[in-house]
Amino acid sequence: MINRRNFILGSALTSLTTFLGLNRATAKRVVVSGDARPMVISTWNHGLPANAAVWNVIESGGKAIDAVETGVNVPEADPESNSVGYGGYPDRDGKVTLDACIMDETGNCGSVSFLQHIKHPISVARKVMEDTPHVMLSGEGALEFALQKGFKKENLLTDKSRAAWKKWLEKSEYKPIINRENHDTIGLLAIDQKGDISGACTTSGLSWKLHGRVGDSPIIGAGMYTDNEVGGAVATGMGEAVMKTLGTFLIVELMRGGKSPQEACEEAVGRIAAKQDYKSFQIGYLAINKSGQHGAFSIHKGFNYALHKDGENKMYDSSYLVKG
Ligand code: SD4
Repeated sequence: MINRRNFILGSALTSLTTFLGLNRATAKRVVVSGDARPMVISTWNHGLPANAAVWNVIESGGKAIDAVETGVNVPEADPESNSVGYGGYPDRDGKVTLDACIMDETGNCGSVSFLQHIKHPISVARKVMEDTPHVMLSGEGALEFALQKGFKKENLLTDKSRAAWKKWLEKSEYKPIINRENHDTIGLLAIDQKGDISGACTTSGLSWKLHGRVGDSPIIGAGMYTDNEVGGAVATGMGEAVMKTLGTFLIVELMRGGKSPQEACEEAVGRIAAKQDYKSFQIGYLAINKSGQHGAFSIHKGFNYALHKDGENKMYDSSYLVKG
């Protein structure tokens, strides 16, 4: 029997959930169905070879989760990519510290932050996801875990990145660089032949950062987020701004509510612009939805991305907020 107290409580909850937009209709998952043909999208110029590696896995019937790991392993191992893995610029103490996260089609995820000496942090993040009950390992603990799992301890500071650090030390001036030679964090999203979505994000973070600083890239929902029934999003740029707005979670939720990937990326940049001194830093977002549409938006000109779709792997320029 419904007594008066329960009835009043029930009505109050109904009004609250309606007010918050959490009524049954919107709480139900929106499945953006359609022709979920395989595709890959990733940030910056180093996305092109990463996408090609992803495609090899997907074409041969591989799973998106294997493909995204294989893909971002490419810039992680490339000493010329000075913002990811081996050859990444160090912090102000000359230490290369890495952040990465990965998420599969079931919503499982793993991440490492402030990890040193391991060339492939994304592969350690995957082990965290698969071999532990946790989501994130950090610092010394993450390194110990990696070594136990058979990863090799390596020096990630190349002659080139050491020279860049020495040069920076001359002035020790810390200011955000809007677009770093067109390659920065790699964030990558893929849809496999089954239509499943996975994502990966890996970086050496902002160069010359304080020792111990962790950015958005290993934070699930900040640097990267996927939901197999809706889509996925990745972020690059000033991590603090992304963390303050949980940008990629926001984008996926906006898509769940019916926005296109492009509209969702634009709104997520808008949230940053509304409250932060956005003109002094860059943010770039990429998103895909379950039906294979994509979107890209950044604060400033200069953000580009690699898209592998319909048999072509090509670079595109993102649209942006600050004109002129
Ligand atoms: C960070 N978002 O550590 C990363 C770095 C990056 O463009 O993407 N820079 O904040």
